Amino acid sequence: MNRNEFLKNSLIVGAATVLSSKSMLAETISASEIDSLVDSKGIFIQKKLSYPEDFLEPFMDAETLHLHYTFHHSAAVKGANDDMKKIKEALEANNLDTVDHWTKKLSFHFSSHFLHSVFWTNLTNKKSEPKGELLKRIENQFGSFEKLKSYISTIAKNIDGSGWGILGYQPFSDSLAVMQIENHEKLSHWGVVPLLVIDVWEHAYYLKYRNKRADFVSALFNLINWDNVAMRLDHAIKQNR
Ligand code: MN3
Repeated sequence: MNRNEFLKNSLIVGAATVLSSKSMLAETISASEIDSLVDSKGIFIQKKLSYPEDFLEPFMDAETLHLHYTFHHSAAVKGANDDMKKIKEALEANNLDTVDHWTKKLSFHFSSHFLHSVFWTNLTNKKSEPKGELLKRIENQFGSFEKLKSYISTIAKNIDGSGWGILGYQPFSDSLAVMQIENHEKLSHWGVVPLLVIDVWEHAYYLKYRNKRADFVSALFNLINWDNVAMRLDHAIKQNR
């Protein structure tokens, strides 16, 4: 949801006094927790982390988190804004010689910004497990939580080069989808809303886990905030109605 939609929805919620307090609460949580990727002018912005950099120790060390958020994620935000500027300049100058280059770059940078924004909120310092609707859907579709965990761990560990393991929601089929993304944007399924994203670029783990990506992915299951994943599923289902 962009900021305009967010504001519009907030106004609708504010006016809808017939809504139960439970629905109002759910909307408030969604509105404040779902990612703000752009400001009111459409400029890409990096939201502040909701926790200190040492919050995810020992499984994710503070130095890795600092470098990852401050340099890797922010470079993607800057890159996406620069790409947009270049495309705009090319259109204004009526010179389209370079637009294919900047359009590809924008896909790369924006996808990185988007996935990192989701990634930070998917993590917490307390081990949790899926419950409620999310657990029900996982069990129906994959057999059990353990099976989903094995599935998503395996594809994340086995990505060729840099990429992401993703659990998403597919609105057209009202079902969960697992994707193995290369870089930030390749192999995605159109329309899938990411619920849980696992960054397996080397910058996400190399200081602490060295070449042992599999150990990092396994350790990450101590940090996954399944309540955030469930909140995202709830939001995606509502948007689909
Ligand atoms: Mn990363």
